[in-house]
Amino acid sequence: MNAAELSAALLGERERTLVMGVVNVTPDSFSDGGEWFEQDAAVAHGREVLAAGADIVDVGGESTRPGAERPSVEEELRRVVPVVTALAAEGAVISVDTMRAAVARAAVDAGATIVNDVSGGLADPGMVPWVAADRLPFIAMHWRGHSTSMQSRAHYDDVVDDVCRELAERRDALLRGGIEAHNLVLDPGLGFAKNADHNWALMAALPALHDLGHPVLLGASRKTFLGRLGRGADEAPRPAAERDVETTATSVMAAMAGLWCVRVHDVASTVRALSVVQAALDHAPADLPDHLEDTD
Ligand code: PMM
Repeated sequence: MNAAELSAALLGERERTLVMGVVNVTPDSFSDGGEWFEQDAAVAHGREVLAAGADIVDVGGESTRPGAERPSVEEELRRVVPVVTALAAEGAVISVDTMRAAVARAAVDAGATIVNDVSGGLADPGMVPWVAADRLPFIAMHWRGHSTSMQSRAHYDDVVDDVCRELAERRDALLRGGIEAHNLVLDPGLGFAKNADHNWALMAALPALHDLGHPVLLGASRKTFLGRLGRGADEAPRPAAERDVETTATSVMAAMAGLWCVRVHDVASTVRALSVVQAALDHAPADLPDHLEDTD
């Protein structure tokens, strides 16, 4: 199977929760402090992510940390394309984490086979027509605006209802725009225009996301709401690199809820934790909850 066939097969995967490993090629990503900014280091990190058992490597060149300024298109291309090229040459299934059609297109030319757009196609009007024409798998996240202003948009009547309704509207628009239903993945967008209480409410309602009718990806890894656990209100959150135990717990919750994929920085801990969930599910009685039944 080539990478495109493999990513199509992964889209249909329902037997276990997949693991997407993050490779951020940014100087200011909140989660790894720019540790992987140099492209060689990013490629080496991508290899580690694959060796640790990631099903998909997510390569991104724009930090979406709250308040982050956007890089130019040229700079984003410079960061992303060589890393995608190098990892694709090794047979990896690669998603490109970008809101720009030009970057997505260059990354796909370089070997990426999935587009992960945190804006769900809202940031760049060129994105959806092109993804639809190329019949690519598309991950659409719940999004209310760019990082510079998103925290001022963190207002909801009922965050679970509101996020599900807005995601359903986005889903409908994307399908109308020509993206094929079997190629569409949805994501509640933890941390994007959401405070810690909003994120926890969504974590508590993960099974409700199945009602959207599409595979669901969860990106909780190393986010600040996890770093605040066990810290006083006046204390700084735990540093991003020290949030992997909490991240792993979110991955287990996602797998128990039957989600399609988790996007994580520390792949090894999540792969091991998900093997625990899988072993238990393999021994479960036949009358599984609906979301764990074979849907084919
Ligand atoms: N979070 C970040 C970046 N890309 N993509 C999806 N689909 N879902 C997410 O939650 C998500 C994402 C921000 O996290 P990072 O800077 O640690 O990569």
